[in-house]
Order: sequence, then C-alpha cells, then structure tokens
Amino acid sequence: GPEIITIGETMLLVTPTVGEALEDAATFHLDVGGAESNLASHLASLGRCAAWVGQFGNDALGRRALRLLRGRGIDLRWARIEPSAPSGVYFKNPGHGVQYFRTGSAASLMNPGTVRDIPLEQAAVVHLSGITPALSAGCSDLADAVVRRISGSGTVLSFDVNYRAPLWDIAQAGPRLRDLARQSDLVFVGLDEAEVLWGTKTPEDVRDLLDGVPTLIIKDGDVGATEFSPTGKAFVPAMKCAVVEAVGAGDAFAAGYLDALLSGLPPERCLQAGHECAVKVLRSTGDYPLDG
Ligand code: KDG
Repeated sequence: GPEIITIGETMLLVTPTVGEALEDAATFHLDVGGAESNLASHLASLGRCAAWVGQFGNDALGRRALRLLRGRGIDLRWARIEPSAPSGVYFKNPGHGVQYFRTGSAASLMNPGTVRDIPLEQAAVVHLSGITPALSAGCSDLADAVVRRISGSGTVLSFDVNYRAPLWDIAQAGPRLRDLARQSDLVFVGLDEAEVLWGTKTPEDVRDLLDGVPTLIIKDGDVGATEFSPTGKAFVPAMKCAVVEAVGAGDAFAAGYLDALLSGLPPERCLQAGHECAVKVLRSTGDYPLDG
C-alpha cells in the first residue's frame, strides 16, 4: 500500500499564460491544483508511493484532472467521481491572489464516509491541510474523523495549517486550526500565517501556543525554517532564489520534508530537503512545475 495518504480537494486551475491580470489576459493554461495533491505530486516525483483521496464531478474537467494527476505518478486508487456535483475550479489572478469557484463542488460533499473503507493506519504518514475543515460541514467532520483514527495509531499525522482567507474568517479559523494542529504529530505553519491566526510573533510564541505538538515546523519565507521536536530546536536558512510565484511552495516544502523524514534523516536534513523542493515551485508560475 501507499507510504503516504493525503486527503483533500483538488481543483482545475486556470492561469493566465503570460502573467497578465484576469481582466486582461487572452490566453490561459488549464492545469490542476490543490494543496494535498500538490504534496502527493512532489512525493511521487521523489519516488514515494503517495495516494491522494478526493473526488471530482462526472464532467470533462474532472476526467482531465484525474488524467493529469495520474501523469504525475500519484496513486489514485481511492480517487472518486461524485456525479451529483461539479468539479471545483480556481483561477490565479497574477498580482491579486486567487479566485475560487468551489462552493458546492463534488469535493465539498466529502464526509467521514469518504475514508471509512480506506486503510489509513497502514500508511506511514497521513497528511491533512487546514483547507479541508473550511470547505463544508461534511469536510470538517471528515478532518475530525481522520484525526480520531490516526492519533495514537502509530501512523504519523501530518498537518499543514494552510489558512485560506477567502474560505473563512479568522474568528472561526484561529481556534479550529489550533485545535487540529494540537492533535497532530507533525505540523507545518508559516510564521506570517500564525501571526494572522493567533497573533504570535516569534517561532517560540508559536511553540508555546501549540504546546504538546511533537514536531512543529515554522516557516519564515526567505529567512528559513525552524523546527521544535523532542531532539531540540533546529533552524535551516532558506535557499536564495528569484521568486516568480509562491503559491504551492508550502506544499512542496512539506513533501520534501516528509520524503527526508521517511528516509530517516535528522531534522536539519529534513528542513533542507523541504527548502530544496520549495525552490522548484518558487521559480515557476505553476503550483507544480514539473508537468509537460
Ligand atoms: O497551497 C496551494 C493551494 O492553496 C492551491 O493549490 C489551491 O488547494 C488550494 C486551495 O484550496 O487554496
């Protein structure tokens, strides 16, 4: 079975071909994006057996997305078509963030039943992101169901906080994401994101707030990443690179880190592997730069 299982919504991704704003762009690139399948894509490219669990509508876009994900080498044995709703779509609007068309999507209909028959406990790592609990009540229950099954099972529960402001406000997201993080074995969070959510300033503040998380990784953009774990504190500076577009870099960082962790490498090597995987995405407009 797969070493890593990740669960979440993947969407079709429309990107202006030459980086113009959506209002002006004439040509677009149609790709596939989603934090969890981005992570699985990188892990597959690093040679890991990584499964992504999610669902698309019974439509041409969903079939196209599945084909693209298959081409990246992701294990899709548990990916589904949910015929009662459409596939979600999002647009990158260069210079202005993203715009989602995902309310009521096929993926938003996921619920605890989505993973009932999937042997999550047989994987070495199960990975969730903080996007899933924001998508719908069913998706929020799904996140809780996964946490309940995995905590204490021996499988590492990896959680990327991934606060997405267009999906929910801080009053809801702050406590909810803190709660999910505190139940995880391995947490990835951006220092800026933590400040927005929880008002923390330093990596130590985040550690105190998420007291009890066995391994906590706090990413500070082009400065570097700090880890607190039972072996102590580690810091590895970011690699220098010209940033083209940062969306998806966090997913790549987590994938690089997890790949090194599964190889049994120590914290500094895991953080360095995270940076190395992230720069591939920072240098490109895509969420996942290796297609085509
Ligand atoms: O981390 C990148 C993701 O944000 C992007 O792929 C889209 O999953 C996505 C989301 O919900 O924002």
